[in-house]
Amino acid sequence: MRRVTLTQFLIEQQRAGRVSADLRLLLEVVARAVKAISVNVSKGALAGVLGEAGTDNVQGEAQKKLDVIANEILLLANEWGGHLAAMASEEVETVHQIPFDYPKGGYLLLFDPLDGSSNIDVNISVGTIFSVLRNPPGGGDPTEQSFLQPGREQVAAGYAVYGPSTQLVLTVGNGVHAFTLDREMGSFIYTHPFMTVPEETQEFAINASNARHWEEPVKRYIGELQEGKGGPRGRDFNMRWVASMVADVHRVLTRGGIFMYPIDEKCRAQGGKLRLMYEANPMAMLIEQAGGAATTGREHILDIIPSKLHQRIPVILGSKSEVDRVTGYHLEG
Ligand code: AHM
Ligand code: MG
Repeated sequence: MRRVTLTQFLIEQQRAGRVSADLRLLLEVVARAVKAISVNVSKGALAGVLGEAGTDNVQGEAQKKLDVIANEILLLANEWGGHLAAMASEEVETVHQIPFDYPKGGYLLLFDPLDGSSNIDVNISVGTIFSVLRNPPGGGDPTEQSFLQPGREQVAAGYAVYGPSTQLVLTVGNGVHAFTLDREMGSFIYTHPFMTVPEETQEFAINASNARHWEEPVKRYIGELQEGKGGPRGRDFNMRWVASMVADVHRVLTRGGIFMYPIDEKCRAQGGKLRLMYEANPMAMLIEQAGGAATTGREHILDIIPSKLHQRIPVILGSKSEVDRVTGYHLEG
């Protein structure tokens, strides 16, 4: 059987005029970095990479050793290729400029190097999320302002999930495509063309321990799901919560569902729990490209004009009919 690699897929996208040579290089470099992160994640205790790094990130969260390692791998891999104008990472406070001895390109790369890192030490799936924007014309080094573009401007987005297998899930604006890492060969093989989120679902994902802090529309929506067959929805719903956004969204992309981290009284002061630029925007682009929907409960995530690099927002995404319903409850109120 002929196997299509990520490289071949990207070359074909380039030939079809969907990606430029530089964007192809960028995505190949990200995929190479993801392979290195996958190796480190899978060695676990054998490589002494588990546990705390002993430092805090810009958000004041304790960093795990693997947060720091994954961040370093992505920064170093992407500095020298000449395809980037600058980078921004969930783990780094300010814009990461390309060292001046390397050429600069026209793209901006943003990433959450290791999402769900509270799950590392218990050997549960974690992931890397990334987003690609164009550097706005204007000359000079990119500033924070250069990155503050709505998610609709993303030219590519994706994530890697480090689970029983490592998968890279990618969109360049032409559907969602997934690749599975062949560890012996060291290459990503095209295994899931044009992934779609089924419109209907009977599965939801939310951290239900926050229930007492939720707003009314979320309480109403989740309450109706929990009433099951005898309630207004007339059927039973199942709940899953991995607490790794990548793993939860991957399940939604694979078999449908709704994923929610809504605004609540606990996270209201910060604007939400999840990060707009590193988590919400890339996942929203993937979900919309797969036929699903992504809102904050009140507006489309991809339409939000960011106000700062590390901005947090509420996230509701997945099967369209469910996202539309709970968004409708918010807009009624
Ligand atoms: P992180 O980027 O610091 O790992 O935080 C984001 C994670 C998401 O992956 C996940 O959906 C959420 O935080 C879990 O939150 P909670 O611990 O409230 O369940
Ligand atoms: Mg994260």
